[in-house]
Amino acid sequence: QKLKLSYSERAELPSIHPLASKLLKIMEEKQSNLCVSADVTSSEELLQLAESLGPKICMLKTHVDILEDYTLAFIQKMQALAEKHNFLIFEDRKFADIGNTVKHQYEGGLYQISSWSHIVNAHAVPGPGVVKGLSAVGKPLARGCLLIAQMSSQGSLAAGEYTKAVVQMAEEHSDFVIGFICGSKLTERPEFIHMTPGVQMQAGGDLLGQQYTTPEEVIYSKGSDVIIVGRGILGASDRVEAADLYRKSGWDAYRKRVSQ
Ligand code: 5BU
Repeated sequence: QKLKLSYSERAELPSIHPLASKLLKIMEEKQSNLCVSADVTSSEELLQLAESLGPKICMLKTHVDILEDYTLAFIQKMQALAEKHNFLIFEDRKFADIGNTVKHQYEGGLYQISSWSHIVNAHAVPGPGVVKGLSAVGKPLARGCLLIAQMSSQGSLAAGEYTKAVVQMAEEHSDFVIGFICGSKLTERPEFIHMTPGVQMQAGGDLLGQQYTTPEEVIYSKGSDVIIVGRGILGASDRVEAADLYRKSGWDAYRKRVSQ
């Protein structure tokens, strides 16, 4: 059964995107399906997180527009840490405009996201032009994109027929779209990576509509591939210890899934 393919088996599939393949290999090698959401506002703290949590994660997710002190020197240090600890960088930019505009937003401006972020994400609301615009910039750089098929927040409109249409858009652009942000596995095609935010050790939520599910539920029951964890780790007194707990929990759930 396809749900039971291992990450490393999927990395070798003939039609896998090279970046998806790289991610799956990192996951297997580091025994980690943990993406840390490094939602801090100081670049120094972000670099500290990348240095200390780097060995535990397959990916580090950023929101560079919340940094108070973004510089290109900072981003060069981030890239060096991603190399050193072998993780991918995912800028959670959620592009959502016409193709021509997202091209500029991805490549230029203050942040020059395409020059350093391996992976970005986009809403499918504008239609396929958003993917085509991003792809025009990202494909030559061997980057990849995740489409937001579902959101973790309460009352999300990304559901039902919308989610199905997003999956179809991804399938039609699989030379650049490597997977989804979603709550559960959406397609039988094992080439696509499913990544799920809204993860904590205890189910629940925050005061602004975020909803949490556990690593076990996300990876084992829902069949997703990667857990995205922010405050579950950032809010812990020992972040390294917390990251390792999430890594173990996500990895155990994956082992249970593939060994059945
Ligand atoms: P948290 O602290 O684990 O709740 O952070 C979750 C992160 O994932 C945060 O950076 C959000 O912007 C991001 N996120 C999300 O929570 N839900 C979604 O559907 C998407 C992104 Br898309």
